[in-house]
Amino acid sequence: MALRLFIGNKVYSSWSLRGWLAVRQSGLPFEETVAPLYDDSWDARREAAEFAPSNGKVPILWDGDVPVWESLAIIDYLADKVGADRFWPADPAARALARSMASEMHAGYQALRQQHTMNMRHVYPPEPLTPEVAENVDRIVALWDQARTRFGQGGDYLFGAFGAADIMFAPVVTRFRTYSIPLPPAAAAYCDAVRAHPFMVEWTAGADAESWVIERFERNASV
Ligand SMILES: N[C@@H](CCC(=O)N[C@@H](CS)C(=O)NCC(=O)O)C(=O)O
Repeated sequence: MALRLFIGNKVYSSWSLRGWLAVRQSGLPFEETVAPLYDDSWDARREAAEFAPSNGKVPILWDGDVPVWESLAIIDYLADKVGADRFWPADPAARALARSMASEMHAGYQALRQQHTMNMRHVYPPEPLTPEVAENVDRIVALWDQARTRFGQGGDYLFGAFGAADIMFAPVVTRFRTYSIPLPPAAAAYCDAVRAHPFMVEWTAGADAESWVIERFERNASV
């Protein structure tokens, strides 16, 4: 039976993007269901059996009757299924850095995540960053630089080939574009590579086809 993945809107749902990229990276067949966040049916829908294990959050992956949620857990579940090398670099030192970066992304950068929510539909003119967001951006750029310099020789991604660390940072790449956040050349080149990846091109096309608008995720929202 194919995997079933439940995600939110492709325009707005950053965690869904991670879960979806993970399943695409696994190479396994899957059925995708988009549950539009915060629409009139949301409260009822998030209480449905499909969403119970994650307490109503997306992404959630079902492998038969086995549910997996939390984007990093989805990556690890799929890595167990298809082989870790598809997600994590083989070299132990590179793998240690990739895992640390992915975990830091999963748990951190609250200011960037809250003040610059994912919105794939727009490119806004630049505005001054708060000190907290500027600190997040500097940290991310420094980590990207470290990964690319030490372990990125084999390709355009953080550890050469596209993998779990890139998946975890992919929504940040879209935010840097949406909010016109200035980046040094190496980070900008990495962002270009992520945006050009076939999976990201596919997700972006899906986002372009959506018409839902969630006011709270629009920059000049009055809420
Ligand atoms: N830590 C979770 C975050 C999941 C999450 O917060 N998803 C958001 C959408 S991007 C959600 O489901 N929000 C709806 C809600 O909380 O009601 C992960 O890694 O997947």
